[in-house]
Amino acid sequence: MLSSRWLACAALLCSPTLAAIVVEDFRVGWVRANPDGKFERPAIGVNGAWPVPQITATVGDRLILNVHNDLGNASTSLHFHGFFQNGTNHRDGAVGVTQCPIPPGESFTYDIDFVQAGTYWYHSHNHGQYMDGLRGAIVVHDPAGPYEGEYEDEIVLSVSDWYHGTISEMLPAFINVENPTGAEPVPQAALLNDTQNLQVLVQPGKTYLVRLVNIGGFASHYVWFEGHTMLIVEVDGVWTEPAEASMVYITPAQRYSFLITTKNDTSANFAIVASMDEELFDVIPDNQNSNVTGWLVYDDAKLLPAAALVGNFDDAHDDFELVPIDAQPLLDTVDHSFSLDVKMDNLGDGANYAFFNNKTYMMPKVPSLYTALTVGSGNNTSPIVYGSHTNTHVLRHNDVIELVLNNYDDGRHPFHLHGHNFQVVRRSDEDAGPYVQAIDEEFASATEDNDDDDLPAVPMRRDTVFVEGNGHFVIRFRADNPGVWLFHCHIEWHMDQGLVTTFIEAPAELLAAPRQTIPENHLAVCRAAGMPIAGNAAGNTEDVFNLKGENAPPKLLPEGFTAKGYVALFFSTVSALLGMAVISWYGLLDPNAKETDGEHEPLIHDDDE
Ligand SMILES: *[C@@H]1O[C@H](CO)[C@@H](O)[C@H](O)[C@H]1NC(C)=O
Ligand SMILES: *[C@@H]1O[C@H](CO)[C@@H](O)[C@H](O)[C@H]1NC(C)=O
Ligand SMILES: *[C@@H]1O[C@H](CO)[C@@H](O)[C@H](O)[C@H]1NC(C)=O
Ligand SMILES: *[C@@H]1O[C@H](CO)[C@@H](O)[C@H](O)[C@H]1NC(C)=O
Ligand SMILES: *[C@@H]1O[C@H](CO)[C@@H](O)[C@H](O)[C@H]1NC(C)=O
Ligand SMILES: *[C@@H]1O[C@H](CO)[C@@H](O)[C@H](O)[C@H]1NC(C)=O
Ligand SMILES: *[C@@H]1O[C@H](CO)[C@@H](O)[C@H](O)[C@H]1NC(C)=O
Ligand SMILES: [Cu+2]
Repeated sequence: MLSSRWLACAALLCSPTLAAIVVEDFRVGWVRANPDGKFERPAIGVNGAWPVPQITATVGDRLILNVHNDLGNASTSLHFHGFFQNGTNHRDGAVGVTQCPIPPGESFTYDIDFVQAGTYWYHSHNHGQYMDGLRGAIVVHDPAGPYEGEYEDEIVLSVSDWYHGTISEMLPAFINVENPTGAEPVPQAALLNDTQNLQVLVQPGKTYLVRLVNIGGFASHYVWFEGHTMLIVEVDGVWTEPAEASMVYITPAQRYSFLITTKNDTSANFAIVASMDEELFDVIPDNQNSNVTGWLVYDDAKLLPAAALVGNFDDAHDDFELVPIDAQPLLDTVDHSFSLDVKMDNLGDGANYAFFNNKTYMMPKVPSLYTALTVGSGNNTSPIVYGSHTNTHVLRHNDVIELVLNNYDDGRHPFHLHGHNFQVVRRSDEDAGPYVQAIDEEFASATEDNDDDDLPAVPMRRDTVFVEGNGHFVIRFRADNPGVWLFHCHIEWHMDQGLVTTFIEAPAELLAAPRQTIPENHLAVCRAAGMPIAGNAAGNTEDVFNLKGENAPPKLLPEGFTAKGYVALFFSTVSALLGMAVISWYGLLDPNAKETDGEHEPLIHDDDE
């Protein structure tokens, strides 16, 4: 069993110079689970069990993971979140980007070198599937880490949201003409380590390193330990200067490690609380409890106290303040700056979609990495070959990239970049207008003298960061990892609505020696899935600039329909007679009718009318 052998490594039986190579089989299949004690449902387990195993390793270890798809009725994949996969882009696990989906009955090998220490996680990267349970924590120890010796033991804790429905039931109802506002399904429960009433046995007078991972698909959580202070030391695999916190805010896909020192006596036990941020929940059902409680148990003969109610969440730590311990300075000479505008809107099938710069993502027919490797040098540097609906940005090797993300939606969204972590140089609940103007002027004046005085000298770095509703953030990173990397919202519902962009990083270098080759068993799953492995986004190998037949989103709403008017119309008609509803649906498109070429800009309306 993976965990037992690797836990032995955790106890430092594996010296850093004697790296372990572990070969494991993950048989991915349906099992039954009832983690909130209220409803048993099918969940995706590994080797017949759910929760899925935690992966524990030491820097220098290597895991050869053979994934077998035993689901019978769904394809799958695994992404190792936060790992840069430098030189091994094809192991990044993103379906349609770096691999084909693994069809039922097929196998696929991931081969992971653990070069980064810290707290990570793995999950299916295939159509919201990980919310069915295929997600678990990864811990990579570093015997030379900066906090080694400052704690005696560690505690790994996941938080997540949990639904009673499966994705295959919920997704079609979510992206649907009958849900024109795009209201996301609200989770039925919150879980701490995939359960409720978790008891964490602790000893008095000890310091623990707590590794917290949000493996959920929608809800962010506020997390606190009653009577104990957290000393944050890691975010998303980046060690930080110690920062005190009484409460943290953790979005899906984020991680925190913090030190907790226990009391000197065992006279009481203390509640651990995770409380889902309800801001994004459109409707909160009556029987829904957004909180989950566990306990730091000093003495199991004593009471497990109910969690005290907290009046507000103002004490949640602001991650923007964190300072990486490696003191990597601000990337102050930007080579390429661009913005991504986030918007949610309806398309012609009446359903609600998500857009970056007016484009909603559609998966290409050929995984973008395979396109990059097969259309030829010179051609793979053109964004066109990757398709009209992949939101492709081509990045030049080693450029310092600045991304300004403007959120024109009123909810928070957590954005994740594959293949990197990034400096978070600005975050605000206001519009980025003045900042963008300053950038334009700076480029116009063509000087190297950046006006970065108000940016942090050593910015916080992580791989997943949230933007405030109607706010913006600015992130920077160096394009030093040739490959195809997604940048997307980590709310699975929004990803499925198309809030995804593709970065084609250093495509020329990707073809240069040592050229990445795709293992035969990766190509075999494409053949089994009936997917092409070469050519442009449409699978055209003859004329890579011809995208005829590419996957495309539904057309725009018909002329004269505004989203707001459409939504009002919808609600007035659902309350009216069915016959009348049919009349007002006149003008909507057949949801199955896909457009194959032409312009796809959604209507952007003046919502104030
Ligand atoms: C696949 O099987 C699971 C478990 O039986 C079931 O819950 C799920 O709805 C099925 N999915 C589809 C798409 O039929
Ligand atoms: C949480 O679950 C993981 C994986 O199953 C396990 O390794 C860990 O010990 C659990 N944590 C606690 C505090 O029980
Ligand atoms: C526990 O005892 C030690 C040694 O007496 C003391 O330094 C420390 O402050 C105490 N810790 C707490 C949480 O009371
Ligand atoms: C969940 O916890 C929050 C914070 O303490 C509290 O405001 C809310 O009332 C709790 N909800 C329930 C259902 O107990
Ligand atoms: C999106 O469309 C609107 C309305 O057509 C336009 O004003 C805006 O500039 C577009 N945004 C981008 C980034 O193209
Ligand atoms: C990837 O590897 C190259 C070559 O060693 C290195 O220069 C670069 O910084 C690495 N990038 C990342 C994101 O690890
Ligand atoms: C680039 O694409 C064109 C059109 O498909 C093709 O003729 C040419 O051979 C390609 N270049 C390379 C280097 O493969
Ligand atoms: Cu989102």
